[in-house]
Amino acid sequence: MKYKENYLTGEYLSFKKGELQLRLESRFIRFGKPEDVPYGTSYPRDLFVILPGDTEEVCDLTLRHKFDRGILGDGFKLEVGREMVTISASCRRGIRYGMEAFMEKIEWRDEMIFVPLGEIKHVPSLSVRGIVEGFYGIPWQHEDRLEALRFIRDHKLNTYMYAPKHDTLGRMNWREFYPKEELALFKEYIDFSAEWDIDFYYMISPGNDIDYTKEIDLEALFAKLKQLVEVGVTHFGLLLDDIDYVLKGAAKKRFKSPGVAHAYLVREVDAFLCDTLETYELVVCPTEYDNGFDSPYLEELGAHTPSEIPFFWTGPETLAHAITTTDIKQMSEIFGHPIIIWDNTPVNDFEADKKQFFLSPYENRTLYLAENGAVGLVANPMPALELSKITLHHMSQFAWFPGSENFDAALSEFAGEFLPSFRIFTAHNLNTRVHFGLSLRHQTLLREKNIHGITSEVEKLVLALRELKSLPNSRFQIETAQCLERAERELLLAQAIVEGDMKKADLIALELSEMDYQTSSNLPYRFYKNYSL
Ligand code: LTM
Repeated sequence: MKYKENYLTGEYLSFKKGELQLRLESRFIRFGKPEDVPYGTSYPRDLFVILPGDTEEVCDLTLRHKFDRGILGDGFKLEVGREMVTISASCRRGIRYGMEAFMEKIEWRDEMIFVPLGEIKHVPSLSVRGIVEGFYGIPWQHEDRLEALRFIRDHKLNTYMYAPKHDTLGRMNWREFYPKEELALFKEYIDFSAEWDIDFYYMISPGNDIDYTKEIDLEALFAKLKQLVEVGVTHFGLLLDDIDYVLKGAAKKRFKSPGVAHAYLVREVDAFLCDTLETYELVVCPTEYDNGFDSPYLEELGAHTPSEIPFFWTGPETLAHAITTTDIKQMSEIFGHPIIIWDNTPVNDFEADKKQFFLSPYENRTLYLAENGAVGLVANPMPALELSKITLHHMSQFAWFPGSENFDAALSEFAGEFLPSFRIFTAHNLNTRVHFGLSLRHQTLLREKNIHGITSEVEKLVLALRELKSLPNSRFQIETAQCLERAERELLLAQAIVEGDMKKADLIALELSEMDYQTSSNLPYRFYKNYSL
């Protein structure tokens, strides 16, 4: 049961900045120390001082952390009174979110800080919220992954899933062990995740060539998982997506159908994890992960696996334009398992999408996922992590409390004072899978065959991209290195069309079609293709 209630009285306590002293009273962890108080990194640390419970100093307020088993998931209750700030939760993450909510509400001006009185209660909608690095193509580098983990920490997400399709040791050569240098990188992710209460999932995809009847293959699978267990992984995924699941030979003889064979594998992996770890999580991606209908495979897989194991579902298409209430309700009944939505947005790894960036809001998903059997939502990003943050940020707000998202907040956080230019840039890079790919304004310009309007639109894009060259974000600069050049050429094409110089237009259009990056608006080119030939 999700809720998000804010009841502030409007009255503030005021203190001199840095002089507010809070005495920690931990009823959450015995002997809890001020340095263990978890709160995000997005807030200044010098607003107040937290002192230990046995301090002899006179404190302004008591900061009480309290365990409340009745608060579900990562939820929290924050109560700010004249003498006591109480944060109640049933897990450490909840305490941190409560602290963050407290920080978020404090205001400061000049040398003063103002602490609002009142009460805030949140329980997030979905208990699993995060990113699945599951795209085809060059996997993220180590630094990218650390950056993704920081992003998760800072946006009330709690899950990172390691599933790059082109990590050969996770998929094609799944039997081989990771070399120790790579294991050391995993260890770094695990340590960071442990520090910030992020659930780090390692996903393995043995389905291309595993022989379900061979003990030796199962042993190889367990040995591989054990390698990850040894560096601290406790959350796993068994991915059976994008494989040929037709059984052959001994497997066909023994299991008869892929649903039964896959269920057997799931049970074996589950039993292995249960024997190996005190606590663990397992999530499964069926081969039929994007159905909008029932099938013998799903019936068998669902029926022969422990019903508490969550299954991934991408929505009724691999790149779902929409996930409606009816869709989720129906598939939840069919699966008979909790669902984690593997949302293939903003991923752009389809051949037709690779040249584009998808910078759209997170949209077209029912607000009632949780009410209809979903327990989680993880989004599959683009290889361009920095640009993926736009949709991911918006998605993180949705996963916390659907319907309360604010796209401007995502854009402003990213672009700061460059917001107006950034808004222009995003309007030319809409997600063509979830969205039509053209804003109403752009559709109208094309429909009206308004080449002058199109020219001025691309002029604005060029100016915006010139300004964005000063955005102090090196990842953004690297990822968008080709965007300005593209826009400038689009502008040249528009101008050539206006001048009626079709020879020049032909040449530029050819150059545009050969570029590695393409705006999804692509206005002058669309105009040229449709109206000038
Ligand atoms: O969606 C799933 C479960 N699997 C793959 C992803 O790895 C891939 O990134 C997306 C988009 O191409 N499609 C898939 O089928």
